[in-house]
Amino acid sequence: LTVSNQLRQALVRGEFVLYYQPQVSLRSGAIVGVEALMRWKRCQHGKHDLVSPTHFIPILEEIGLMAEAGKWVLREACMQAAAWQKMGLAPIRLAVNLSARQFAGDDIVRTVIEVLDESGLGPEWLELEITESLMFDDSERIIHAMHELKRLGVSLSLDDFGTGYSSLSYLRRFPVDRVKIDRSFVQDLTTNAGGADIVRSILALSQKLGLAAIAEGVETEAQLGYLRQQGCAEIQGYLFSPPFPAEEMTLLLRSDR
Ligand code: G
Ligand code: G
Ligand code: MN
Ligand code: NA
Repeated sequence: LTVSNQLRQALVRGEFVLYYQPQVSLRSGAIVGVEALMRWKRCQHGKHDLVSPTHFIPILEEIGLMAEAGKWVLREACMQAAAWQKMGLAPIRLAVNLSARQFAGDDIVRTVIEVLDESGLGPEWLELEITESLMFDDSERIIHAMHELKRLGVSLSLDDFGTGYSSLSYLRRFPVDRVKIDRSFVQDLTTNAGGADIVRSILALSQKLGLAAIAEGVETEAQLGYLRQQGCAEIQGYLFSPPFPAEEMTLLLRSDR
């Protein structure tokens, strides 16, 4: 069986799963959000393994299945976030990654409306993560879709911030609410003087532009200390928690406050 055929089957058989990684406020120490991260629970020769999206998302895009898989991700994640609220847990933000192809398709706005409606999740709890690479081809159309999503009450964040081209001009042209400082800069924070300068600059810039910021890939106390000192509001990373399946995440949320 080719990988593309395995992936077609995976979608039908329900072999995709979502993991959730906490996003933590440095002021309160509380979990204020989770990012949904896709995994493929592949069954091969009677054994299960967990495949990273870096391996299968490009293939899903190539074979034209990413729109369908992406809709599944959005629905599954919104249902879960709504379920957490129904359990009485304090409401938190849900961040969902959108690939460039998904965003370029003309029904992303309709898909979001449908999924919010189906799940009953309030739009103010949904944040869509996009990357700069998405903005290349048809930026007018993409900006239009972004404004429509914002009109729904959904928020937008710019993932892997700082790794693309023209980051600064994008920040002015695109209606994003938050930047996610790429983990490569966080990793350089304490090992490389330039890394610290970049993070400080991104934080200063986001403050000037009135954008929220979150640092990704925080793994050490030293990185945390630096980010705190520089006024970074939120972090995500292995230091606080790796991504967990929904059931484990439920336990973590229950014990959080
Ligand atoms: O979780 P992990 O570090 O393995 O994710 C690897 C990459 O896959 C990251 O860039 C992440 O943004 C991306 N990714 C994870 N889940 C999704 C998803 O549901 N949709 C899209 N488009 N990208 C995802
Ligand atoms: O590109 P995006 O930011 O969506 O990717 C998130 C990915 O980063 C997830 O696949 C997640 O597994 C991974 N990740 C989360 N926290 C850490 C961390 O502290 N260190 C590293 N190296 N990766 C992380
Ligand atoms: Mn992301
Ligand atoms: Na990222």
